[in-house]
Amino acid sequence: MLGLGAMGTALARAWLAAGHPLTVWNRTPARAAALDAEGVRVTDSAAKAVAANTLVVVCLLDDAAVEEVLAGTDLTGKDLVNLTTSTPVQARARAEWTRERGARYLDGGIMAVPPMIGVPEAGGYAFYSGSRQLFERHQETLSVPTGTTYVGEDAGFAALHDVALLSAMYGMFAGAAHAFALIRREDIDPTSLAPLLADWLVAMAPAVHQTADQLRSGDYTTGVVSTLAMQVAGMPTFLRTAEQQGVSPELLSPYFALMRRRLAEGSGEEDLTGTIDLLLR
Ligand code: FVH
Repeated sequence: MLGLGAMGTALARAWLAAGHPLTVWNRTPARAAALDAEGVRVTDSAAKAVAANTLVVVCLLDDAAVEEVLAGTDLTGKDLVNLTTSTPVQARARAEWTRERGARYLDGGIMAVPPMIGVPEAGGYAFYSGSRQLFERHQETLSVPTGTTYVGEDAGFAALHDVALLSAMYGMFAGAAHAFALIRREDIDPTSLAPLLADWLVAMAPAVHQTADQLRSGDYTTGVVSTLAMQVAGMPTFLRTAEQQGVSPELLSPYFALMRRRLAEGSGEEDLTGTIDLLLR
């Protein structure tokens, strides 16, 4: 295991707790000290850690760190699992780079934060893509720290799924930030809004299934409950409320602009699915 940041340490501890023999390396040796005391074998170079086992897991800050750390190692015959967050293009290039060095490659994107690692009931998991054979060979080991979801032979797909889900998460956080800002200067306890907000977001989340069905069929009017025309007509209420509450509309405005553009194309009987096509450049 190369990399003992917050995530790498959590992964290492989960494998250690499950009785897996583990050799670790970290650029800053102090971060390995606690694991050393817990019985993990600590090496003073990445090359020695790589030499210790066939399965090599890396969890570093970014792809540049992966390049730097693996440069001085012999990967011949190794099974490299890269849990570093990357772009799909970086993941595909890393898969090719690994093949050129005589190793097999599996890319991973972790959908969990460190406290969720080693806690199955927390619901975390990691996307994997690349060599299916490699995934199947190590699935049992990879399932120890968190769940596993294999998304295809294309090495870039784990990263793509990872970034897609995290991007949706930022949209959700942006919406919640606007909601909290609206009540911020009122005599409303944010802790009373929070459960209402969470329940509402959960209630609305299944709408993504209809979006997916519409995208697949190409008919964006199927099953529409709240038309785009109705929603655009309601926009002034949202913008006026923001203004009255002294809140910048900067988080809402970009999405509203897409909705208006789609309506101007004559798509008033759709719901929001058409905005996706406007995003494609
Ligand atoms: N923590 C989280 O919430 C997220 C959850 C989802 C997945 N991410 C990704 O996991 C990767 C590692 O994240 P992390 O939380 O472990 O990050 P840090 O605690 O900042 O540790 C970074 C490790 O990377 C090492 N490192 C950085 N640059 C280099 C380099 N040039 N050469 C060698 N090692 C490098 C760093 O070493 P050090 O600073 O201790 O010496 C840490 O081991 C990441 O892709 C997340 O996006 C986590």
